[in-house]
Amino acid sequence: MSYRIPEALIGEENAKLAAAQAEDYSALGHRLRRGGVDIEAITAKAAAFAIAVPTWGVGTGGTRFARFPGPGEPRGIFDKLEDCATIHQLTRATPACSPHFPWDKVDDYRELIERAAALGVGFDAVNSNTFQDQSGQRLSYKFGSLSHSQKAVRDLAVAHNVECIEIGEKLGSKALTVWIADGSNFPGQSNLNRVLDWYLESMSEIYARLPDDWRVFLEHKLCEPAFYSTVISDWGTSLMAAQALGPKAYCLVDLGHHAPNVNIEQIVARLIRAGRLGGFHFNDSKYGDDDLDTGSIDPFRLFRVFNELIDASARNAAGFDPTYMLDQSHNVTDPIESLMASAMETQRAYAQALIVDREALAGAQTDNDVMLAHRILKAGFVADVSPILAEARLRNGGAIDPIAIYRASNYRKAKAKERPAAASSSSGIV
Ligand code: RM4
Ligand code: MN
Ligand code: MN
Repeated sequence: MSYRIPEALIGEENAKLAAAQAEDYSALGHRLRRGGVDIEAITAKAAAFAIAVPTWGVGTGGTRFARFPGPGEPRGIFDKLEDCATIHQLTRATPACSPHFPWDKVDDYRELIERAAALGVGFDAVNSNTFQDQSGQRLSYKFGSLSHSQKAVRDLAVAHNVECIEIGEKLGSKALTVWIADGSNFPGQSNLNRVLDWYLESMSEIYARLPDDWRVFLEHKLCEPAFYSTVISDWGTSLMAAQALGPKAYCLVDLGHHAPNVNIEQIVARLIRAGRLGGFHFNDSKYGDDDLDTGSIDPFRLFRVFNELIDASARNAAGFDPTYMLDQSHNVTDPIESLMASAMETQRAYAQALIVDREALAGAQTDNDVMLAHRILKAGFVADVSPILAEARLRNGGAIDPIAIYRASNYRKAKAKERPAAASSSSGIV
């Protein structure tokens, strides 16, 4: 039997912090009430908040220089599920994990579903991978996949995405996320227009295979690994493609996939307006697709994104139903700690955005009272909603302080014994 954090330990550790938590929660409740905010309403929403964990995130990541594996790394999808379940056990904010194929391929998906159910986690969007060749692959993706100049390679990439849908159907997923690495490194290498035609042709074949209640998420990325041009480079191209494909196609915003300094929250607002915001890959960055922990560099930006989301849900924007997922690479921390912290940071931005007085904000905007409008918005960001998040976890059976309990449990040590280091591991983004 593999090690799981005992519920009794969570109870004991929570008991040590319970009095301080009750005090902080009550003090915050009084403070918020003065501003006309009912803390219970915010706590209920925070408790219902869910964000998916990427299966590839629980392994140690790497850069193009090196990867430094940590102890007790998951050796395959069954181990990854355990780690994802532990993140959910303590944070109560990550009920589903998002698998990546072929990395997470197994022979028996019934076994996978049963294991996940026993661990108390489900499956979110499935992700296809045509950005690397699999061993023994007949044709190469070196010069592209869905937009490759040769039809045989495009067909192979289409077939892989269809297979992902079929696996996802078995797992109970309702969406396919497609990110392609296709692009060029040299001016003249490819025809910037023709590659988009080929992409759309391939994507429409995949789209035709989507079950009725599924969505497909198109993920754009400015650069990397292609450094001169990328086929789905930005939200404009992504939106054009989604609109060309049909109503089940949506745009996915990965926070790290934009030019430096770009106004991501405005992109989010535009996509909502077009009714095509499918969801997010949350992470943080300073330079590019750094895949750093969500909220570790620019929590204000994260808050501003959530401000747009709350604005949209407050006015019941048509077609607004985004899914949330983390997409990060953990090179120097324990991935479980990073993912727990990141899930909580996302939930924090959500709760902060809920606190903003939207009526007052609209009034200040109408009056062109710039300073007041800014201060109303900022009041949400500067509010310390930690007691709300802790209360939401506590009421859901989680940990007041997930990282402290994780450390007290020696989970990693136990896994290091159970999972002897493999010579080569497919974990992480290498
Ligand atoms: C990409 C992109 C995709 C992810 C891969 C591993 O940069 O963010 O979502 O699947 O990395
Ligand atoms: Mn991503
Ligand atoms: Mn990325």
